[in-house]
Amino acid sequence: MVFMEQTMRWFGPQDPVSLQDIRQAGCTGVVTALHHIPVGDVWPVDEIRKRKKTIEAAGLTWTVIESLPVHENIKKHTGNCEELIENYKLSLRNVAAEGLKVVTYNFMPILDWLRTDTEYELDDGSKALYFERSAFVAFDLFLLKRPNAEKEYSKEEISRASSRFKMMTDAEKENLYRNALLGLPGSDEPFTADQILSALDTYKHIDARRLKKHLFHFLQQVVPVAEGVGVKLAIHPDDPPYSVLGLPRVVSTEVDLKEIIDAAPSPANGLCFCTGSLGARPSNDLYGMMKRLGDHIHFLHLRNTKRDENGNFYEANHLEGDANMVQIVKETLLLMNRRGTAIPMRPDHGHQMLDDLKKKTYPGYSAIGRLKGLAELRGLELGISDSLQEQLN
Ligand code: CS2
Ligand code: MN
Repeated sequence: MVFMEQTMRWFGPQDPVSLQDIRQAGCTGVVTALHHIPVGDVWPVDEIRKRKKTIEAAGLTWTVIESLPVHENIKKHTGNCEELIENYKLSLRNVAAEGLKVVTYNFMPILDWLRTDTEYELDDGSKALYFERSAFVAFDLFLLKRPNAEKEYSKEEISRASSRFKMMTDAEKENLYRNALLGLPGSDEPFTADQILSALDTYKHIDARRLKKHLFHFLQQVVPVAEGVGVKLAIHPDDPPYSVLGLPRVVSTEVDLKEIIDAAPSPANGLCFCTGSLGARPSNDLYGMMKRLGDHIHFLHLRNTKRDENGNFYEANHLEGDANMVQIVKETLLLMNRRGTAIPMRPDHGHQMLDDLKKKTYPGYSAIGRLKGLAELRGLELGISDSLQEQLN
């Protein structure tokens, strides 16, 4: 029986969660990136080797790169785009030379994931990440004051957002502002409103169709190189999986994923199947997507969200929420055993809880909540594997 390879994300030597913590959580693998290399630069072999050695010295394996980020000029297909694509190819060759096999990236313009509250208190006192639609619309209209933003929302949405805004204290407004401009995972530098507004302006003429073309161009260049050096690319879906702040997002649905795969057919052109990101869109049939696109899944982020009818969602316990984690883990086992390969998995985010409530960690990446998620997923997998045994023999 083939099992998932258990991993956790590590933000590097300055991460308050240590490699030993990750090992004690039961992981064999680590997911990390060279966050200190500026986006667009080539990852040098010696830096990759150094990081790999640090991880191996702790008794772990560097299983997945997350992320090898794609420069904005590639997403916009502008300026030194072709040179940046050549750099990306070289980074792929370099990581392959050091024995790395899976590379995650995303194609979300400017931002990565977006939430309105990173300390949403659940009724047991633990804290989760939360996306509240009205607060987000209020941020866009009344704090960021994005030009013409009101054209993208319905009258009802605008009126809900303005009542919500009127109810907020100054501290709440400040918090919302900070959370929405948080910056990229693993970064301590929030965006400023001016930075975001001028970055948004550079996407004025780029709609979803065009952004998709840019993604396909990128893939047609890099996928053959990845295939040649034995690296699997795994694109991370948009989070949340729809347009935000007027920006196009093109990695949100099953149709998107299928088109991405078809744009550069190769086993190296694959997916990071993030159930939390994809699951925030009610029409995404996670289980069906796994069945239909499973051969291209090279990395799994297992996480759950709980949505409501107003477009709000919070990150639920890993086995609760709207996604049926039992079905997902079962399908993963069938998939891996059919393919005869283990797929690396990490519990994507966890609640801030117990001792971690006193600590400062990267939002979503405190140790204990992820440990809990991982332990539950591991138990679930073992239980299901037992009942599948006969079917698979
Ligand atoms: C991650 C993503 O922190 C997270 O939620 O799942 O931000 C992911 O690392 C990137 O989008 C992948 O490029
Ligand atoms: Mn994810």
